[in-house]
Amino acid sequence: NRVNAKIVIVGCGISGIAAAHRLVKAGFHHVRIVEATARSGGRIKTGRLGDNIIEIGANWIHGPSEENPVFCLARQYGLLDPEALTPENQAMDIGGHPPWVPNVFTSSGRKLNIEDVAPAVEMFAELLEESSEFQSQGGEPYASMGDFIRSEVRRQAAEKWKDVDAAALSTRLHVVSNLLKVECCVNGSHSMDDVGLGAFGLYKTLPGLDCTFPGGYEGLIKNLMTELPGGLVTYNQPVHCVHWSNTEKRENPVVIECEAGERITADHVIVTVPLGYLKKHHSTLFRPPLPLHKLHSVQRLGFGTNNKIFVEFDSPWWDADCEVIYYLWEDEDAMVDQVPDIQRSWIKKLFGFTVLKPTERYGHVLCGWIAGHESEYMETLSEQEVMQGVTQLIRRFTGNPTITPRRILRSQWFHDPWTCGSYTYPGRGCSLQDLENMMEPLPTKTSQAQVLFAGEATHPCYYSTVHGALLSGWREADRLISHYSSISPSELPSM
Ligand code: 6YU
Repeated sequence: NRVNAKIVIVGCGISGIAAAHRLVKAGFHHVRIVEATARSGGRIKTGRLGDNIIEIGANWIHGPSEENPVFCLARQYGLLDPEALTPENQAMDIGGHPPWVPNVFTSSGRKLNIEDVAPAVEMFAELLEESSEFQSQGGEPYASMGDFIRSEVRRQAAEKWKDVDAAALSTRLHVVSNLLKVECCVNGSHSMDDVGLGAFGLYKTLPGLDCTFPGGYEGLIKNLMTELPGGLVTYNQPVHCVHWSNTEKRENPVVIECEAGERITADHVIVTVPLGYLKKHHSTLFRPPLPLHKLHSVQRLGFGTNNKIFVEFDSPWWDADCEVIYYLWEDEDAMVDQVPDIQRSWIKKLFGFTVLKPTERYGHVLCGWIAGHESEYMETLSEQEVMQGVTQLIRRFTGNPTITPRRILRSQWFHDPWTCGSYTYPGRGCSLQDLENMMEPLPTKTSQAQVLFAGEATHPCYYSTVHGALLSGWREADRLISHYSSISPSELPSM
């Protein structure tokens, strides 16, 4: 019976915690989480910059409304601002792109009016919307999102913008370059040329205006952890190899070998390691190795890097109502989202900053966003060098040579050995089948799930999010719960 089933969960991020929660509540007595690091939360990681709370990992609840379990839990634990709880907030349908008030600067130090950028912003938004439809049509007229957007902008501009003067047209193309870089951050990809067109529409948004946790996202983790029995998690215990069996072997079919040498026997293991880790270590992590169809999906799905650079100032140099700052490079007519010389010009990949609000809570703090290989290179620089790059950029774009940040802090997700990047995106040629392969338990084609897979990369439509990760943990717990509800007594694990 379920009381005696031994279940090991690899990874104490939100998906691992969610799985443990569900199993313990359902009466499983032998549930254990094995975590590589000294903390719970994984990519939910709250830090400090001076006196300010900042999010090094997940930032928002995407689509905070009744259908979002992260929203429901956060509300239950009293972790949200009253504003986020209002019906108006929950009903807003923003399609994944919050309507932030922008300030737009150019590389020659000009501040643009909204009217100068609006036509390109609108065209870009329409193309994103349209791209979601290719999934249901079952055909891909372009190899990637990048190809699709560039080709369509060129085609539509020749028609709709043919009477626009050369300078204004250039500005619009600079806007497209900037928005491609924004999308690289949203998707966590190096370039939009790496993101599949057909699969882009797999991602589903929920209603609700994205909100943050005033006391930090980790409040969610802390609350969930206090509801688990003490001692359930073993920290600083990286798993080296999961030994499973290709057959329906009954007694403790799984052995989890830790790096420190400990071997844990179990009936089931739920693997929640990030896709980036899986890509890098799959060949040593599983004995026997992953079946080929699963391995190919691990390889086809994308896992890139999106990093944040928090910068604090003594006083603001942006408008009081400004929520996001965009930088347009005036040499980027070609709608580019990649920097040719990364070592010299990595900073060109930073699309701009979001403004931490409200000011009374955060002071004057901006969050810079940078994706891709440029972001991975940024991680190798000293904090001093990053600060220098950011200061030069801001001075150039504002035309104000006196602006000086007080301090900075950046994330380094690519070099985090247990994450190896930020989150999942559908690569070129990906389909729903790849996400389904990701969540398929081992061995395949038998009723006995020895190795189960959870984590954001295994959710068919909410990949790359906290709610996707949470739901995937519940899903795998439910798989085991229903397994033990349906099997006959002779099939139960031995005592
Ligand atoms: C969200 C947001 N957000 C920004 C940044 C990042 C992410 N996400 P975990 O990694 O948490 O846990 C695994 C554990 O396993 C971990 O503790 C490891 O140490 C451990 N482990 C690894 N190897 C091990 C081993 N060998 N042995 C033992 N243990 C091992 N999500 O909802 N809102 O604002 C953001 C953001 C910089 C890095 C995010 C956001 C993603 C979430 O953080 C992430 O999905 C979950 O926390 C993952 O939980 P988990 O349990 O799966 O893994 C339109 C359209 C397009 C499509 N995309 C749009 C969506 C936008 C995505 N947004 C992200 C944006 C930000 C800003």
